[in-house]
Amino acid sequence: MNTALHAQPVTRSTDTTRKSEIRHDWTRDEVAALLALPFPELMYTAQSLHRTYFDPNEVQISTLLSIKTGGCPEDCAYCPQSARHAERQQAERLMSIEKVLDEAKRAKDAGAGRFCMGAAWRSPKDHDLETVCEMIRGVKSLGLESCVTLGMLTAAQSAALKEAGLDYYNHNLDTSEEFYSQIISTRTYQDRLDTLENVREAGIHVCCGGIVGMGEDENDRAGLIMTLANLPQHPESVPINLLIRVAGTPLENAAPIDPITFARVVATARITMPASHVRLAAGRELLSDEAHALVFMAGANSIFCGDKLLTTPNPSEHRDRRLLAQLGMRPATKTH
Ligand code: SAM
Ligand code: DTB
Ligand code: SF4
Repeated sequence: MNTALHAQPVTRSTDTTRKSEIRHDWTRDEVAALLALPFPELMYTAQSLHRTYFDPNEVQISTLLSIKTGGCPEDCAYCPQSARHAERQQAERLMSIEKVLDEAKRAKDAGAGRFCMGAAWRSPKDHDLETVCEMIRGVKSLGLESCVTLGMLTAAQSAALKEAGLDYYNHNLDTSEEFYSQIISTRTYQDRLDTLENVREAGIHVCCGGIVGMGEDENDRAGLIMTLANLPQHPESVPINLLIRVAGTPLENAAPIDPITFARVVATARITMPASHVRLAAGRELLSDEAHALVFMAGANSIFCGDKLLTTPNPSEHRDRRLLAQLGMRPATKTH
């Protein structure tokens, strides 16, 4: 055996495992190069950074509730809640505060640390925002972290949510700036960035990510991650959704994405935003136990638990409990 060879220090162009190296100046080529790394090298880099910032055996658990379902005026091609698609989700009214808090208690009992409420709005009306603020106060009084996703927000609306005690606001960029107009025509990428700025300015933690599998190419995936990683402050939470191809939406026949490509996106998000929680969000029903394990190894450290996302199915509590036990992973207790 050539021992001299074994004694050689390994130099890695991607070895960015020191805490001081949080960057906000990624080029698209750099991100594309990470996405295309040999898989073992990509996993090694992602895992090294993951354990520099987090306990790799912990997973943050959120539960989702749709507090206002369907009838949305926006035309997001992936979304079953748009009123513009042929087969659409039945439009419902804003849920009562009491019902929301019952669901929050149930989520807490099932082990969730954060309760996320979603509304199918382009942006909230001020009188609805007051009701949502009451919901946030109620969720906080149960000892849960709170998160809402309500569409576009003004600075004043963001301040009102902060005042109510909101911890996180979810607002996704969804894809690259170039591909965005093929997915949504009723608002611009800049509209999304403006809301993210309002949320950040109000002092609310940002939850912002995207969707993989909408027909985008590698360059678009690199563009999405580059934009997220070059925000003035990284989103504290980065949900990576695997498209759920819902019948009746324009993307119902989009070509499926394989779990290895998905894991590459998660690993690249982990490397470029090492201190952020990267969430394996929608689409877990499409992933085997082995694919879940791969994505956790790639650096995902957050999931949505509960039988339903907003309108579509999610793995059962039983399956998730069994899987986390099998992997020896445990719920994280605190995120900030
Ligand atoms: N109306 C608000 C908005 O658009 O910001 C909040 C709700 S919206 C449903 C939240 C996010 O869910 C979207 O930005 C998108 O990333 C994700 N999403 C919606 N439908 C999806 C699908 N079919 N598959 C994967 N992710 C989806
Ligand atoms: C996010 O990035 N994904 C969640 C949450 N944030 C709001 C929503 C997923 C929705 C999947 C489709 C549905 O259930 O309607
Ligand atoms: Fe409306 Fe949000 Fe669905 Fe777009 S993603 S149609 S804004 S609920």
